[in-house]
Amino acid sequence: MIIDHLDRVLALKVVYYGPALSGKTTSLKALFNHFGKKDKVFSIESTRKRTLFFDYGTVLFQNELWKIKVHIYSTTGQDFYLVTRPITLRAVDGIIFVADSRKIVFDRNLISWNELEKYFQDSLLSLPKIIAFNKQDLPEKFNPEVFLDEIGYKNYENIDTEYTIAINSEGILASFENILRLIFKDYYENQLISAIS
Ligand SMILES: Nc1nc2c(ncn2[C@@H]2O[C@H](COP(=O)(O)OP(=O)(O)OP(=O)(O)O)[C@@H](O)[C@H]2O)c(=O)[nH]1
Ligand SMILES: [Mg+2]
Repeated sequence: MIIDHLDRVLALKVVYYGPALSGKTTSLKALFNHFGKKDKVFSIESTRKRTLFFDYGTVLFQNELWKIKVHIYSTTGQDFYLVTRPITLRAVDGIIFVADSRKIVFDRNLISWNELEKYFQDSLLSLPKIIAFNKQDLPEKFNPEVFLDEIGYKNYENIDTEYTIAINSEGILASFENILRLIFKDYYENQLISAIS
């Protein structure tokens, strides 16, 4: 988070992360579509619509006092471009982990989560994050509770879950609002601690 007191601008970074083809780009685009900024998403993708590096866009919110500028990225799920993922994750304030809820790809979600853990190590415990169980419209889904048990959900702070259908925007705004809520909650709690000490 970058706080520019002079111009009263707060800059945040949110990243959609998850396994290949889980719906990260679709989620990001659905969000921008909601804000009427569909054409403002910058994507680096292959001719087959796979993300090569990332998708990126910004959303600006404003009240009388402050502007909040949210920089939003999606990573590529393709392992061939694995090296790009840590770059996209740098200085992130919140993660929306887009899980692919199909039973046949259950393990891919675990591998992707483990990669996040490896990258952030202990700081993942408190980093604000939402697990969005996407593709809820499809049959043959795994039980989300099993996934949450596997990753040790209960050990994490600043975490929540959502159910999404990115192709028709269901749950997309709720997930975004929820990650902002966790980021600000975390921020205020930390501010309080530093004010006391
Ligand atoms: N049925 C269904 N399909 C979805 C949903 N969300 C995404 N898809 C489809 O899943 C495929 C992959 O979606 P993307 O958004 O490109 O996935 P991604 O995670 O960005 O993929 P990479 O960037 O290549 O890792 C596309 O064909 C989407 O239309 C959903 O909620 N339901
Ligand atoms: Mg993508």
